[in-house]
Amino acid sequence: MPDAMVAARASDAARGTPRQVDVAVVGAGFAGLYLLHRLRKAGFTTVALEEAGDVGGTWYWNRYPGARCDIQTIDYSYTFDPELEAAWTWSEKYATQPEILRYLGFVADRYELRRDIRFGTKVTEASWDEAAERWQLTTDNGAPVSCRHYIMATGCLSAPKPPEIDGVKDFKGEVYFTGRWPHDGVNLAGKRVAVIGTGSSGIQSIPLIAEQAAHLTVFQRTPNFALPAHNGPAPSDRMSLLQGDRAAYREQARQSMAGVPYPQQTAVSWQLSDAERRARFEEAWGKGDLVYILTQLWADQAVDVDGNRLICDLIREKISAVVKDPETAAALMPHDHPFGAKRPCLDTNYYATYNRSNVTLVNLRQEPIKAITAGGITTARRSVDVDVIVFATGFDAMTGAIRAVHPITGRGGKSLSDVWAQGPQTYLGLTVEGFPNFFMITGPGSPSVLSNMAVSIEQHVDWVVDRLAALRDAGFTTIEPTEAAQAGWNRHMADCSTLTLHRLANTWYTGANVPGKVQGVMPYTGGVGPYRSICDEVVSRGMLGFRLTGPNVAAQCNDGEAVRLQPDVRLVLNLLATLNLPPIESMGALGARAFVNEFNKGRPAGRPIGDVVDGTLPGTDGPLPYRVYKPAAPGPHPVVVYFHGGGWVLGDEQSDDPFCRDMVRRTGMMFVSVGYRHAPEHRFPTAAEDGYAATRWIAEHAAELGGKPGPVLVAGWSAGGNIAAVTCQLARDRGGPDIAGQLLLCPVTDCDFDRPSYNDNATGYFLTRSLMDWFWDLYCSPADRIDPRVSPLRGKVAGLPPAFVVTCEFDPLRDEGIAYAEAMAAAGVPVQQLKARGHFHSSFTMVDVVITGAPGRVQMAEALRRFAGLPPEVSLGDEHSHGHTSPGHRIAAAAS
Ligand code: NA7
Repeated sequence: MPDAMVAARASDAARGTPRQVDVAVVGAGFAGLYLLHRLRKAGFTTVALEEAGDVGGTWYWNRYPGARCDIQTIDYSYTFDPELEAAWTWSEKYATQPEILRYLGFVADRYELRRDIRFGTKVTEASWDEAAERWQLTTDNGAPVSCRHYIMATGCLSAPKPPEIDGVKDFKGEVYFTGRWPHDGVNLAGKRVAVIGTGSSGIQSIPLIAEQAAHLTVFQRTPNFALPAHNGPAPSDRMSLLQGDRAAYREQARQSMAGVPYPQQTAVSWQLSDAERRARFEEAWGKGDLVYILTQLWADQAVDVDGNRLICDLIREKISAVVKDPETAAALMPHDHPFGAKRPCLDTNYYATYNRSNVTLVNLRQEPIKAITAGGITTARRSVDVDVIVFATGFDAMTGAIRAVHPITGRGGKSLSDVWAQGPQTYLGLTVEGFPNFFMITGPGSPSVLSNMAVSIEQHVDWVVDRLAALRDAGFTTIEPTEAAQAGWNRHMADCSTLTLHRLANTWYTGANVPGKVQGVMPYTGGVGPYRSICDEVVSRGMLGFRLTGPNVAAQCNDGEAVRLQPDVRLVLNLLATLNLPPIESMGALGARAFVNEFNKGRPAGRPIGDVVDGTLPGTDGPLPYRVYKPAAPGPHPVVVYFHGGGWVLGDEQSDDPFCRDMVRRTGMMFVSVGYRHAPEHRFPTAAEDGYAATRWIAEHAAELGGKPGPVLVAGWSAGGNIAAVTCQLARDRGGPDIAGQLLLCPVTDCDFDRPSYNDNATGYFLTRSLMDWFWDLYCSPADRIDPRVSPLRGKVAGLPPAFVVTCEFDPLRDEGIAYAEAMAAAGVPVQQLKARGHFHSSFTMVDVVITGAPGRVQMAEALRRFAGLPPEVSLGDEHSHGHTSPGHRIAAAAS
């Protein structure tokens, strides 16, 4: 609607008498428009309240020179109507703001949406009327609104930040904000212009402003990573994928991590040569596609600081190749955040602009702004006279626009601002406890800004409207999340935030750009596809975590947490479920071994360490194979004797390779993994006796193996944890060797299957009760099962070496591990436990797959170093760490 018509519409409104609708929507951007369309089709009466004079949301306001989307426009489009898709063709790979605004106007016209939009109308207050079960909204223009449901479709980047610099009011020249750019443009020709801010808005506008201005001075606080957009026609490869099978393309986007159909990368950086990495990087650089470069180089690029740093180095090389003045080039190179942790930008001639003689860069890290004066900007080192100041200083992101409606008062008079005083609390990023019938589209706690917004908006709108229709049909009039569900979601959000590097940067994702704002990663970092499946699961599990009420129906509340597993464990288990594998115990021992070998070939190989040496040692009945894993730093190092997992039936001295390598890197100690003999060929007590004999031999030959003579340590996972525990008891009873400590990771400690964890986690978590039954049957006769050499919990536990016992919440073996730890502690053994929430039996050995397992391995490594009398920190000397602590150390430290 043209601006001129707004006033007429507003004056028509019956002031004072609330307009009654089923649903009120705030905002008429991408989200608000689709909401109106869907709500109307679902038979709801609606009104949208929009502050601007027309549709468009962020694209209505952000009219600065160079404003474009930076997700390819074929992906940044509505997909709900194939006819709409057919009716609109984008002219460029990255459409300009005017074209996107035309598109949104076209959509509004096509579905006649403007008739339900009140433009020029800001919601000033919203309060929940408990008796009427309705929201009452007041506005700054026209009648108030009374609605059953209230939906904020206010966008994530729509509340511009105030300038925060003293003296703006004193400035006598022109002042503009990129986020509120004048509709009729700004003539900058021949003027001295200052741009403050080098985020996307600054980086897009600076090259064009430089072309017009007499002189441009850019005030940069934090340099950003920017990549060339290579704008032009939509790339033919993407177009043919889309046109080849539009429905499949769109569906792949919905299931992807970022909302754009790209596959998950599997190659890790350390498996690629320098030349291969460069080739991948150059290809990505040439494509000019943010999502591609953010996801397609190597699997560890977004989850590991070392994998990420390789990209940062390559981008910095590019900057120095373009920018001629070395000091300016250095100032433009980001060093304070991982690539992707802060929103990277797409540019057209950004870096080259600094080669122009009419452009100056001021590095605010070296010379902060002191004040804005009548004539310009004064820093700690200089005064710059300007005619125009452009603030490209960004937004109070994610929560700003929601909190701008103040107060939003929920049940019991609680205000949303108070409830969010310590940061946003939501269930699914969609709803808030205490605020019935209140929804946010792409709110904090949902993928939103870490995704293609178009895909996330459609998912949220569809979910909300489908739910509202279902509630109405079932006779419910209110919906509200429970406290437990919201607390669970916040926990899940925190778990997800260890998956990526976003927490390692001060950005608007974390609230760090707004002085005084509570900090924490606000968007959901677990990915678009996983998020969608969680929302769907909430529905299929009976609106899990929501309380529903209605006048003529019994209230319904299926309370609970949407996700109790760690996010990556959930993905692994879902993937395994889709593979529909036959039970391992149905394969026979040989078949199961072949299967495990094959399965292991698909996992990321462990990281490089100093050296890996295979050999054999004399066992009781002949040679036993072993594999030595050595740190890169010169030895001799303390020796850890390691026993692999596999239920006494599967695996060998190499089968826990990634785990052993990882632990060697983290501990700086030498691991000797023992190839003990297996059932059914060698039944009880062979594995236990082999373990003990091997430990004895290794302790006696530590120096020969390259290790440090003296006490050894033992460690093991699962059945290997069982052997490690038994070895400690045997060593105590048989006069050595000296063992300085034991690391028991999800150990088998007893033959009793009656503990709750065996029932709670009997199926669905990979290690099943039935598989454990099979392992026990192959290894041990019923009569032997109470022997402490297989059920160490039944043996004497006093006088054992200090222990670190790790158990996982979703593991059948959880409770026997805890029982063993408690028994040892009660007997006076120094014991530390790690009860890993949300993890399953294989979490810690799936290195570089279950990323959330890394902090647990940090703790294990610290325990082993403590047992060995070493200081907590390890200093590595291998080619990947460049002498620093390992990535896991740093990530875990940052995470904690
Ligand atoms: P951004 O990305 O938040 O960028 C704002 C820029 O302004 C950034 O460089 C800030 O530095 C800088 N800034 C903010 N406040 C100040 C003050 N007080 N002094 C100096 N410099 C300041 O906003 P954009 O509008 O560019 O982009 C927003 C999103 O829109 C973008 O990410 C895309 O998703 C689309 P800082 O980095 O905080 O040190």
